[in-house]
Amino acid sequence: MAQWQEVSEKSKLHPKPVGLVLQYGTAGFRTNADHLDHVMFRMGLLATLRSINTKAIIGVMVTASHNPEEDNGVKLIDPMGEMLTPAWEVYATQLANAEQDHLITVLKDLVQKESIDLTNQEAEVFVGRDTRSSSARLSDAVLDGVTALDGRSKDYGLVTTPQLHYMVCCCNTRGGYGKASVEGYYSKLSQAFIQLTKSAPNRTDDQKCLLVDGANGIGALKLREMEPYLQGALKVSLFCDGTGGKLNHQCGADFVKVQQNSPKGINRCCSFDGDADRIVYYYSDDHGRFHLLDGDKIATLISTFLKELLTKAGLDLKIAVVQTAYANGSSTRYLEDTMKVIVRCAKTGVKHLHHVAQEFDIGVYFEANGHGTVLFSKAAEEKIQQLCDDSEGERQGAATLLKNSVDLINQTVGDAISDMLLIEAILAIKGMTVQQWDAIYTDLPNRQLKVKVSDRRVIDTKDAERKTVSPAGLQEAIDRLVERHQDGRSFVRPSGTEDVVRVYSEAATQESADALGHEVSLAVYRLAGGIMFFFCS
Ligand code: G16
Repeated sequence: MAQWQEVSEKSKLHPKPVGLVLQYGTAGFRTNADHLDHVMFRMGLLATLRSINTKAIIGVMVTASHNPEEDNGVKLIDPMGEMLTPAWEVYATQLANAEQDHLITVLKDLVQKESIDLTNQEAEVFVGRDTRSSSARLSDAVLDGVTALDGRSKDYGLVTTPQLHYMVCCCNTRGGYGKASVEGYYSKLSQAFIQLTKSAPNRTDDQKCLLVDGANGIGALKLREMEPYLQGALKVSLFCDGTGGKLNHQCGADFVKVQQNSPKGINRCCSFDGDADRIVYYYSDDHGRFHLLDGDKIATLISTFLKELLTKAGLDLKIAVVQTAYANGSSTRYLEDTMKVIVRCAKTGVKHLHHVAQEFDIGVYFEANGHGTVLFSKAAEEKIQQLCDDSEGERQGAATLLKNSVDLINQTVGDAISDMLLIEAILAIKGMTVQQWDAIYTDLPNRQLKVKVSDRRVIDTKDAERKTVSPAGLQEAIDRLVERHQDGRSFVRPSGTEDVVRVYSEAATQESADALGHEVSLAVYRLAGGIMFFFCS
């Protein structure tokens, strides 16, 4: 077939380094940008085939999110704006790792397995990229891959990851989810925010102002673009806005969450990550002590708000919160025991949480690192709309707030901008300060560490990553160490975005959490082929 000839010729412009093997990680491929040209070309091919296969637009976002500037990566977006289905992750890995002279064989195999008919088929791929210096050339490689298979492409250029998810969903729902442009995104979210905050008419100027750390990345650019649409309903002071510092360097959501430290000594503030799909809040108290409000606190605030509205509206909808093993033990206890909501634990990676959240009428999902959103089932959205139309008084007021919340939330994926606006609206409506929000429950002291081992795949886990299966003896060692610490809990897992094993520990005191983390790291080092130990993550 002439197409295979074309692919074969073009792929020579994006040669694969012989012997290089990359794993499809937590959110796609991610490594040093110098090793990714062939992967990007091939993901252009894959996205085109997926588009033919699903008869829908597919998205490809070039970003390494929270990783350092030197890295890059790719996130693939399925028709409804969700992450690529796991079955295709396998094809993606096979394609990325096929040696040059096997590429066509692997492609033909995929086409046959999925019964893809390549004759007269239409394919369309949306491409976006973050602000990394390598992202422009890597997104050109993606576009080359799409063209090689005769696919059509639309290059959105610089966008946040959630914005690209939104575009894909809008187009595939023929505008049902919104207008597929950045202006459409800004208008939809801003209008919903303005409507929501109308029910908090007495907001002071202080309450309307928010400090935002843009991680020196794309989120800063896009938030600045969005500001006029907010018509003064939120006044953003941006720092780490990309004009000086390095991407994610001593700033951004991952730095703040893991180091539990603010880039500056400041009051109510939030940090985005490198592609603006995560957010954490924080403040310093009168004694200069840093307080973090992470994904767990965000999930608690949002689910409390939604649950209260459901009660006021008299709507019987099943609401649940989905977390990962990283969720602070106090948050899980508070949600289950005090709030009486269903809590589920999923494996790390928003793709896993997203699917669990879809099982409920309203699924609030957040990773502790600030990555998350809320999903409403179609039936739930319809009931909310019906109540807006048919009821009156307090019930209608609550239903309208629910409806505006639905519009403000980016249901395709966690979105720092959308999450920030929702949190600001909730704080305003509830007349709550960030300190009062923080006081809902007290986090157990915790620590995250990293251990470098010769091959992190030796670590296998079960029970949503809360237990290790291999190497032999590691789980028993962790169990013995945990027993020595009051309220102790610890688990280890191989990272899917960095070449490290992550160690999490929590306990009744910070000293105890730190000691437990170090002890477990040593056990990993000893039993899993350790090379290096990072005392501070
Ligand atoms: C990605 C995923 C997140 C995950 C994070 C860390 O985030 O989308 O779901 O929590 O990686 O994963 P790991 O611990 O496996 O390295 P991002 O923001 O970097 O795309």
